[in-house]
Amino acid sequence: MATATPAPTTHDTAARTGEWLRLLAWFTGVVALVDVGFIALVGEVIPPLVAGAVLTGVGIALVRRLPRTATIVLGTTSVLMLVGALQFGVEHLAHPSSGIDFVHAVVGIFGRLAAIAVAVMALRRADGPGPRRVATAAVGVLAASLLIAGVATVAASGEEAEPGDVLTAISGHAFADVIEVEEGGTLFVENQEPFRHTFTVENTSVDVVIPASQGVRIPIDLAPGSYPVICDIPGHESMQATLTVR
Ligand SMILES: [Cu+2]
Repeated sequence: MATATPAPTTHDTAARTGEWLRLLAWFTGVVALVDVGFIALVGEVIPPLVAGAVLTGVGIALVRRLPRTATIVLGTTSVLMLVGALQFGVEHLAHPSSGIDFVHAVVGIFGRLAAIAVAVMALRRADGPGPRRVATAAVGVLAASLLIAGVATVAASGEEAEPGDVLTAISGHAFADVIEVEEGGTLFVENQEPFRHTFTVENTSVDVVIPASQGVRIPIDLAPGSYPVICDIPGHESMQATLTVR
């Protein structure tokens, strides 16, 4: 006698949908908290991240009363924020030794991709691999990224300044006001921040990445004159200075 598998009841489907929605609230909440932590570390308001955190708070507040609306708000916010995270974060994924930027990029990109997938599962009331497995996988990815960043940060060794180098530093998300070097001289740029920066002299071959909390020697092979210096990391447009070669 064949035994029939009982069809899922409405109750099962509702419970499963509720689990997906709870997971969505967790994912989006953690990603928003990481953004808020990042803002606190940078010490500068980053409007798109604040807007994303506020929308996420609104979505989470709606979870119990209006579950479907909450799913749409959290899912849509995740899509919009992912577009920004891709623009600003992809480059950081290649530089785990600047740990804060790296982990922020991992969470911003993969956390939101996961949140979008979970929102779709919630809307479709899908069976899929199960919310718990997805949650476990997400915790695994986060733990791995923290481990990679930690190891890379400890293993990274910056350069030391040598006698005759002109010392300059990056602090407070800014270059020094005055950067002057003799023709043929070498700059030693010390990055005093927990974020990655570049020392980029526009329209020249001088374009050097300076990992978080490290120093780099930069030979300046430029003719005497004044040159605009920028940091070319997206979001760091306020970092500008003038290099004078004497
Ligand atoms: Cu920068």
